[in-house]
Amino acid sequence: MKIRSSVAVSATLLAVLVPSAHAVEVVFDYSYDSVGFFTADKRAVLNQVAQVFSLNLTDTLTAITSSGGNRMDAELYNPQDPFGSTLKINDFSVAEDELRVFVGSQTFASAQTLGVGGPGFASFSGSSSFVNAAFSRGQAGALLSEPSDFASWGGSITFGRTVSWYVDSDVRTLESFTGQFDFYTVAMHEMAHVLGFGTADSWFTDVSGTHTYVGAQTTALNGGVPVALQGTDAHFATSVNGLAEGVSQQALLAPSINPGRRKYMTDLDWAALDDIGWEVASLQATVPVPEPRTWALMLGGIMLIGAAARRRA
Ligand SMILES: [Ca+2]
Ligand SMILES: [Ca+2]
Ligand SMILES: [Zn+2]
Repeated sequence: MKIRSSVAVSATLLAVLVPSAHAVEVVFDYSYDSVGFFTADKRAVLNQVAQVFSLNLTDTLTAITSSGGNRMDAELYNPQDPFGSTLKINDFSVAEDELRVFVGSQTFASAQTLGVGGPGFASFSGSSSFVNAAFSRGQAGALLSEPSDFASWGGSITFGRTVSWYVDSDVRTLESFTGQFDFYTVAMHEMAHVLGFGTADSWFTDVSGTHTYVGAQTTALNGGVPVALQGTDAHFATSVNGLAEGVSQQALLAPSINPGRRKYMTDLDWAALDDIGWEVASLQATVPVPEPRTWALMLGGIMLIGAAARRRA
């Protein structure tokens, strides 16, 4: 009993101690989860996913505040039915640097589908300065006729409801999970789509006519050779390998994943986000790395709990 309660309290501390020095903040929103798919263990994995992107993307994103005549009506694929009609949220606002990602689940028509994800879109009204800022989140390249940058208010992700998921409490350690699909891998993959991989206008700026990706950073990392894309141009081809912490691995943004397999963002996956317009701090980010400050506070919290438990005993 004691162990269980300390774990619960330290998990709460972790959630409170969100690093503040980093620009982008990925916020998962569970308000469409009417079936309780996102249990505490799944949310813990998504917190780790949010941390990887929030630590590694250092863009400053303009707040969008719907007020008076300046309005943004957010539109998104329904997190509970992404192939059905889209949803609209009138007078939507997001804070500076916030990317709001609505998550849901569905029993997909194809049992082979694990997840679906993409950026949100919107309709805007008001002053031209509001509309431009809200559309681009202050990323000037997003307003060019051939866009070189991208940022939405966020987006949506749907996970297969009946998939046999492996849900890892600590993604910094890798266990064996034969026959299950790794929730972390799929969530990371879908987040890259939310961030524009295979979906943003600035992605398609760098797609050439022959299913190749010619983004400058990605091509440079690939020995100066454009990178092969899968037929629909939304993924790298299955033959594309990058480096994840120095280890060769199939790109995370390949179109599929085998059961029992964890994949990380490789340098090529991060380079593509860079070419889409994101400020990428490291091409080698794979799992969340807590700051020394965060660890110190956590230890303080755990010691506090230990003292309280002793007193009770
Ligand atoms: Ca683990
Ligand atoms: Ca940017
Ligand atoms: Zn995909």
